[in-house]
Formats: sequence, C-alpha cells, structure tokens
Amino acid sequence: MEPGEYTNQEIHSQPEAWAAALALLNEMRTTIEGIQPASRFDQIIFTGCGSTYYLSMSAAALNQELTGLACRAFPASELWHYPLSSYTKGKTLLVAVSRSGETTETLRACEAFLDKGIGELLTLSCYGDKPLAKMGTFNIVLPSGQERSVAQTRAFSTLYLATVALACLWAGSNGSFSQLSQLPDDGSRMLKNYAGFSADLGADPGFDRFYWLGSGARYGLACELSLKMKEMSLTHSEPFHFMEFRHGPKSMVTPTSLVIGLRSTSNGSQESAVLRDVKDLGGRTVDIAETGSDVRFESGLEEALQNILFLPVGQMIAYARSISKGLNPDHPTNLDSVVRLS
Ligand code: F1P
Repeated sequence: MEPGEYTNQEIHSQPEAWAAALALLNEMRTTIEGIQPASRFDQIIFTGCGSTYYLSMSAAALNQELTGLACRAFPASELWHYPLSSYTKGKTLLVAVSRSGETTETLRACEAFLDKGIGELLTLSCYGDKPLAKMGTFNIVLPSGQERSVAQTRAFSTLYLATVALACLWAGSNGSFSQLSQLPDDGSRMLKNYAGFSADLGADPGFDRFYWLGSGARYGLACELSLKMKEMSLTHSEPFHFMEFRHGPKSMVTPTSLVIGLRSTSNGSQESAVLRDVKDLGGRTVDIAETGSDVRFESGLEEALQNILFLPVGQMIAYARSISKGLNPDHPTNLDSVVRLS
C-alpha cells in the first residue's frame, strides 16, 4: 500500500460518488420535499464536527440563500454543551451531518435535541448501520461517500452535494435540482484538467503558508480546504472571508505565501481586487471561479450550484503537498477517523 493511495482514489472517484448520491436523492425526492421546512419550521440548524461542521457552515449559508429561511451552523459540541446560545424559541429542523455516523459529540447533540423536543431531526451520513442513521425522523444514508482514509474528501463533497440538493428541493427549484445532474461530468473535467496544475503547486517547496478565501456559502468550503492542507500536509493554513483579508491577515503575506481565492461571479470584481492586493504585496495567488480565472469551471451552472466544483483542486493541492513532504495523507498525524468520547 503506497502512502496516500486511499486518499488519491477517494479524490478521483468523487464524480461517481456524486452520481450515485444524486440517484438516491432523486428516489427520496418526495420524502425530502414533504419536510417543507419553510412552512413547518422557524429555523434550520446544520451541525457536525471538523469537516462536517465546515460542511454545515456552507450548507446553512446556501440553504438560507435559496429558501429564505433562517439557517445557522454550529459544531455539534456547542449544541450539546451550550443549547441556550444555539437554539432560538421557535421550532427547529436539525440537520446532523457525519461521515461515520458515530462521532460522540454529534450523537450527544442529537440525543439532547430530541429529549428536549426542540423539533425534528434529519440525519445525513454514509453508513446505514451506525447509530446516527437510525436517530432521525428522516435519515439519508449515502454509502458512495464512505472512505478508508482519515481526512474527508469524497465523503465531504458527497454529503455536501446532498445539502445542496435539499436546498434546491426546499426552495421548490425543480430546475436547479435537475441541473445538479451535470456536476459529475463537471467534476471529472476539473479533476482531469487541473491534476497537473494542482500537483505542481502542492509540490512547490517555495511556499510555507496557505490562505483560502471564500465568502457566502464558499466560506465553509475555504475552511474545509484549509483544514485539508493542515491535516494532510502539516502546513500553516488559514481561511478567511474575502474582504476580511485586508483587515489584518494581509500583514502575513510574504513571497512564500499562496492565497487561493474561491471567487464568486456576483462579487467577482471586489474579490479579484483582494487577490490583486496580495500580488502587489509579493504573494502568489490562484483564482478559482466559473470563468476568467486561473482555474475555471465553465459549467454554465447558476452560481449557488457551482460551489462543489471548488473542492477537487484544493484537495489535490493538499494531497500533493503531503506526498512531497514525505507524509502519508491517508493517516494524518495525531488524527483518528472518528472521535469517540468515553
Ligand atoms: C468528523 C471528524 C472528521 C475528521 C477527523 C475526526 O467525523 O472531525 O471530519 O477528519 O477524522 O472526525 P464525522 O462525524 O463526519 O464522521
């Protein structure tokens, strides 16, 4: 077994995992639509730990953007330990996300939520035989996201895709839901077209710090990609909202910095200007966007549906850096695939 073999395979098989997940979500479509959060709940809270917390952040932003309903994200430990600062008075739909379905904090947060009768629980996970998959009023299990490596890549994007599908269906946007079916092809193209580019950047010993910029629903994804860089390659890496980068973090820019922008089209010129500032300060940048950028989706999709396409390039850069440093991305230092508390 070569170091990183599992992670590499998991990164490159994401399009097939997405297609399988979409087929399953399509089968569950009537059930998902029947949840009707806008008329039955006052808010949606998304929760998870680590990667699945970052996923929750992006899912909450996107669901609020598409449905107009109040959506927030909390780490499961915060819901469990600080319910008063998390829940509001109204009825809550809790969406709990976990690759393993057995992270203690997520299970405890869900148990406490159900005990207190705060609302209904929808779970999203990858293993049908694990405890989380049996806890909800609604349980969506996506086996195509299962992984053998510790750091989440395929699980993250597959579970994330499910939250995008939920947003489309809960917003009543059948057209958007149908458009998701082109993502596996778009993802394959990104993996193929940018494999060499990502490998070169990841293996470049000239960088010693990475910053990931993303706003709106892209902030949670910037957090996740930054975490990938830390976990897999033990490199200094931080995420920021685009415009926040000028409010302090830019003092850290050096010629050995790589700033990777998960850029929108809607606020593209303001966000491009931040990347230009980085260049003026002597740092290097990678602009990832639908079009007119270093890395281009050219998907033709509406902006909210493009987000998942930011993931493959970032994952490949982190993977390449890990390998080039002689590490094993399948087994990040000091990490277990599941955090179980006694
Ligand atoms: C959450 C998680 C992982 C992370 C690490 C520890 O797991 O934080 O994201 O990579 O392995 O656990 P899960 O609840 O999504 O299974």
